[in-house]
Amino acid sequence: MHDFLRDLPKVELHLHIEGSLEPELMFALAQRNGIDLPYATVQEAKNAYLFSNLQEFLALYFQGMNVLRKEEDFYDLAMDYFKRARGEGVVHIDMHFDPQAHLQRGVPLDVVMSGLLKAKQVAAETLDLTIGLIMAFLRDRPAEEALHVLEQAAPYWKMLDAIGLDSAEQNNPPAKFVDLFNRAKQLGLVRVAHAGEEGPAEYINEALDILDVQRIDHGVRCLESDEVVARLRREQIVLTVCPLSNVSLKVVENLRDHPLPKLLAEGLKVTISSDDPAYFGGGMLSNHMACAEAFGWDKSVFRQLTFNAIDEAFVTNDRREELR
Ligand code: ES4
Ligand code: ZN
Repeated sequence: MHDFLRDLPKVELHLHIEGSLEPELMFALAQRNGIDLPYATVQEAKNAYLFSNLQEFLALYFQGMNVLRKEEDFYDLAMDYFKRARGEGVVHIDMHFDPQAHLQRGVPLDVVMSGLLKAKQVAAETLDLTIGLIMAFLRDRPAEEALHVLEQAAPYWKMLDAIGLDSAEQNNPPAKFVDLFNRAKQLGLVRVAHAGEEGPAEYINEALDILDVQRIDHGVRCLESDEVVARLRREQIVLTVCPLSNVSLKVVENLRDHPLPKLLAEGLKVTISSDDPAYFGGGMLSNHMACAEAFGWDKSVFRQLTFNAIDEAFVTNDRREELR
């Protein structure tokens, strides 16, 4: 099963590039930029990656990305993950990035964009790996700030595949961002949002109704509402489920309790992604292997999940045909 899952050409729809920052690269970039880290060693950093909820993770996630200062840091960050992912059989990644988290630290948008766009280009040319770009907005920051950043990103609108909504979900309902998402729609940008990870099933409905998203990131708590499940099935909305993330952040106690089999049994359009692979115990291959072990799925299940992801990925039609 390991070799099958490694060789299966996989498509990852839910990946925060800042969450792919391995401690080894964090140390290298800290040294390059003359930044002090709160950890003495790589092992000490890894030992700190134990979380009881999303909020505890986010604190270390924002702290870790503090080493990203220059265009080449963003390039190195992305290439480091792209190479690793390609080695695990990943052929396309829809990648979230968090501009506000960098602007807040005084890192200009042009620095972030040029580093990531360069990496996207080199991935296509040298790795046969295609990349979709999702500009994500932090839902625990003011809605006005998000709108301002979207306007500031005007030179890059045509290079974006979608906008997204991430960070602390509880008490930051989708409706808070109605103006942002309306503006994105007006600009012809596709929209996605995290919903139903730590927040209630109702937030999934809200993201679909008020933000008009085409995809739900996580969405696992949909099972708390028969009505939401029925809708997701009827409209065949893709859920980008991140099994090891959900275990790490205690959305579920352990993988055997994960609702993935239930979501599939309900006829939902499920996909598997890694979310923040440097923090949650591994990338696409680890997530697939963990599911094989926990649920005893056979090859056909993994093929179906991959078809679902190919259907939804932000790729050209030619590329989609190539991936099928
Ligand atoms: C995230 Cl796991 C998760 N949830 C919400 N926002 C995020 N940003 C990075 N990882
Ligand atoms: Zn996420």
